[in-house]
Amino acid sequence: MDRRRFFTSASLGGGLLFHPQLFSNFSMTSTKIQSIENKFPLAISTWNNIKASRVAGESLEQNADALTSAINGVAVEEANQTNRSVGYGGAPDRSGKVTLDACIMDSTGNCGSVMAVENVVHVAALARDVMEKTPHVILTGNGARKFAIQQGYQTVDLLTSESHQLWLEWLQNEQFKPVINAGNHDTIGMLCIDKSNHVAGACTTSGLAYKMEGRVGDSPIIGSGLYIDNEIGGAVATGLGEEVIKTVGSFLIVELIRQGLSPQEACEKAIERIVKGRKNLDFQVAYLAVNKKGDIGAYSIHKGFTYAQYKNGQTKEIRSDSVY
Ligand code: SD4
Repeated sequence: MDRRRFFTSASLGGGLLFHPQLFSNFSMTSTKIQSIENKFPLAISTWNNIKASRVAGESLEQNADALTSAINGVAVEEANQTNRSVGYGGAPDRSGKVTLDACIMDSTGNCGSVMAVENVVHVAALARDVMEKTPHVILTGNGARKFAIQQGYQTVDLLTSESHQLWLEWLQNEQFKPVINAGNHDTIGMLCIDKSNHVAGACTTSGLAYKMEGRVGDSPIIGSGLYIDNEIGGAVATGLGEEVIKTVGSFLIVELIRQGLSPQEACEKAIERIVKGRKNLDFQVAYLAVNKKGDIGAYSIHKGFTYAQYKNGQTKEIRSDSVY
């Protein structure tokens, strides 16, 4: 097991697209953050999504609640056309369609989810709208898209020319080999603890590149890709969604923390549940978790998983431990 850690600082940036209310509780004008030696607010996100964690952290510093801040943070990657696993520019399915999955969960235990949505960039914000403005928890496909249009979201072709080109190249061999860790820039799961010590989270993805049409992974499934219990903490998952779903990974981690494990121990147990007795481990799964005190855990099957942490005005990339 390797226990190396490394740190990278980065600065704020990145434009957000297409959702007028995204920053309703958050002013972008003041970026000066006072560094207070405190655990809260805290924002952590999967992979090296430094900008996203910084945006979430600054949102929290300006007194936005944990859910608003998590959604503001992940919106950075949803709009980032170079991230091939999230939002605009995400890799398409085998038929060439980009379909997005997302869910959010707040500190009161409410949640919302959208699955297989086309043409909408900010699907985590859309998942919040499902929670707040409909009697339902989940909307899928065309229904989710129509709801987004009703709510004033702009529609856009999510397939960029780069993603289109890569898909055309993929079609020449048509092999499905989920590659996770590609460029260390994957599905973003974000956990935030605000100044009132409330926990919330968001998870958003374009899913596995060249998935079957109609396939949905763990990311929009409450309990699998994300779970929050405001008395305990929260967890998010990234990696091969099929394996996360089978073990209801994020819920498992929060329940293990409830039973007294640290977030690190809980993430390790959840990974152990996947790898135990398995011969073929040519896939990646990684978890990130936090408890109410702000202790963080991260663990993956293979090395390469990192997370981005915002705390005390600083954003760092931190390498997770792994089984291999
Ligand atoms: C999925 N869990 O759709 C997502 C993919 C992912 O980093 O996390 N990629 O299975």
